[in-house]
Amino acid sequence: MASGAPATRQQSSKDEPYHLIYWPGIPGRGEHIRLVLEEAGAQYTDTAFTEDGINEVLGFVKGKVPDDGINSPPLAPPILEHGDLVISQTSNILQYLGTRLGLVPDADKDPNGVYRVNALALTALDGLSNEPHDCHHPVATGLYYEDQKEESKRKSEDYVKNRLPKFMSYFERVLGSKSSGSGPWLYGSALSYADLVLFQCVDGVKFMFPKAMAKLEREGKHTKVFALHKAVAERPRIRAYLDSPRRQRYSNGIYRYYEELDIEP
Ligand SMILES: N[C@@H](CCC(=O)N[C@@H](CS)C(=O)NCC(=O)O)C(=O)O
Repeated sequence: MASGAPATRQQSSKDEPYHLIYWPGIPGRGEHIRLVLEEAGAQYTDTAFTEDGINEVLGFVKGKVPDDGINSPPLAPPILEHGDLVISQTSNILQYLGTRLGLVPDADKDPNGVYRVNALALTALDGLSNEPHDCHHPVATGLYYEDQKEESKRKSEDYVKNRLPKFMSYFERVLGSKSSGSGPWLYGSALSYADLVLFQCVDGVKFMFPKAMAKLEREGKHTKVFALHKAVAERPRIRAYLDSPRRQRYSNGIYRYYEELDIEP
């Protein structure tokens, strides 16, 4: 262990409930974490629904917490607290949860499967979450959409014409590959957190660019991707979650609907 690092680091307890720290009022990147917890039937709390949740988020964002001598301060939510562990970065949290909650390949049979699943999740987040975000904030994250409308239109035109079909075709190819196996899932014939990520990404992009997604669906070249979206939505725990008040509406987060950006490619 490097000098200066804390001498003891306790393991987070298996029985400890999970606590998600994320901006109340938007599904955002927090939604990927919620879907994993919901699919697994895990016990969790969520600042979206706790009293004073926003101030808890702000405590982290302003760097006041955690100051515990163990955990590094996170830059931005989503943040997961589990026992004495505090971690950030969506895909990092997903890998942690996926491993604990049975949403990665069995490590005894396929020790490298977790990295393949993670690559799929990261690719979906790149092209179907981060890029859509940049469609309404192409110049600066800190500026209002209204201050970058012209650039947003240009970015969105390119996105629906070139980038969206590229990522959709990539996932169609993955789903048709031998590594996908049987069934609707991306890897190894079994549901993994990458499937939940792709579900949420497709769902969000459908909300943000309904014309472009309807065209892709009509063309019939991405049937496996749309089938995965449906298969995830039909899973009993996910269905119950989607129908519950815990599923927040898209609003001012990553996936936003602006009529002028709803371009038919
Ligand atoms: N790569 C990070 C991005 C985190 C991020 O950008 N979080 C947003 C909310 S979804 C935020 O609050 N950002 C504040 C900032 O970047 O200043 C992840 O995947 O978790």
